[in-house]
Amino acid sequence: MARKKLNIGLIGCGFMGRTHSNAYLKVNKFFDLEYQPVMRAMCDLNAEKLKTFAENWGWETTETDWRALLERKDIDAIDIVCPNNMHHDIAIAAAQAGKMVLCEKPLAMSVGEGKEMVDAVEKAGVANMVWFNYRRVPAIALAKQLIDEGRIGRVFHYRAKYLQDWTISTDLPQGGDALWRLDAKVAGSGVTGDLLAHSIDTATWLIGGIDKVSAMTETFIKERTHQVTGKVEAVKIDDACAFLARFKNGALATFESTRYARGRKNQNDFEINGEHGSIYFNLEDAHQLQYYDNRLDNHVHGWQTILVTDFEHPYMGNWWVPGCVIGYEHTFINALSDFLKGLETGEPVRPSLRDALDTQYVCDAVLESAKTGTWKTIAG
Ligand code: SOE
Repeated sequence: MARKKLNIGLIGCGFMGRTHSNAYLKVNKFFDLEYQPVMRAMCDLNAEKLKTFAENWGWETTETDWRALLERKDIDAIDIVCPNNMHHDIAIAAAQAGKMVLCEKPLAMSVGEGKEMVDAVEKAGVANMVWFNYRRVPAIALAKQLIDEGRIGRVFHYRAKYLQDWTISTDLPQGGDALWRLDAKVAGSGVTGDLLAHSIDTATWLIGGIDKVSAMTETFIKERTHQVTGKVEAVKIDDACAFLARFKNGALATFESTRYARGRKNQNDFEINGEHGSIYFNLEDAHQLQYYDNRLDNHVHGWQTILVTDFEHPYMGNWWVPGCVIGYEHTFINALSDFLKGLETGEPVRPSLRDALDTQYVCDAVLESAKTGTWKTIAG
């Protein structure tokens, strides 16, 4: 089949640059789509790293200046995978140049930036998406299906955790390659923007919007050497954050995130308790969804573990045979397939930049609440 070519310019060759490159390579192998991404140009400031990266992944050309990339007529879509403080300028310039905009999470450094980005893509009328990839975990998409089918009924509670342990050492520097997530000037915030943004996106997708939050944050290690300046500098990000939330539908929630949970590498989990049942998911067992159905007869009540690998399960019809699991990298391929399907059907993919702005509002309110010690109603 002759597919429509979609020329991609990807900016940023870090960890996420790899997940996205892999998605561009694989998506048409597994999904039957009208569009075919072409890995036209790869961009990064570091020319040496860029060359190796582009050769390894098969990017046709390279640019070290993102503005030069945006000027190119042979690029249809810009994929922003560089540190958070660059999202705003690139997204706006890309939209103004008429390019589609795909952007890594969190959307921006602040709501103010995010609003300008949303205005730019909406004014330009370009297709856009933020890569909240966990929506594309088949088990999480199945949770969404079960909730939409009314299987757990009215939701009373939502409980989310996102735990890691990679920043506990006092010797770990901040800033520069790989460690920019610890530098507030580049990342905007710590676990709130990096990890809780995922939990908030998932929660609001599953059960609806958040009304108000009350939060606390902590920075356990107050100073770290900065890789770029070589000086010991104050750490301004939140190492840990916990917040209470009331959803607009009346559900009560707790969210917790830290990079100081020894032994927890990427534990992204949630439990939802509803009138007729409950659901539990843990990314460390990503192929499973736990489901409790209270409408069964009393003598067979109990949590069931659904192995989410059947053809009927979200996305799984495009992968292997039942019983064969998929992994982290597939969530990006699934997301890209949804983006391309959106171009084909004209039904815009979600989460759009506007959807991600809703999450940004919650993140900003969480940080403000922690600073002031007060409940904050979500603006927007
Ligand atoms: C941080 O360690 C990180 O890489 C996040 O930035 C990603 O969004 C998350 O999915 C995995 O952890």
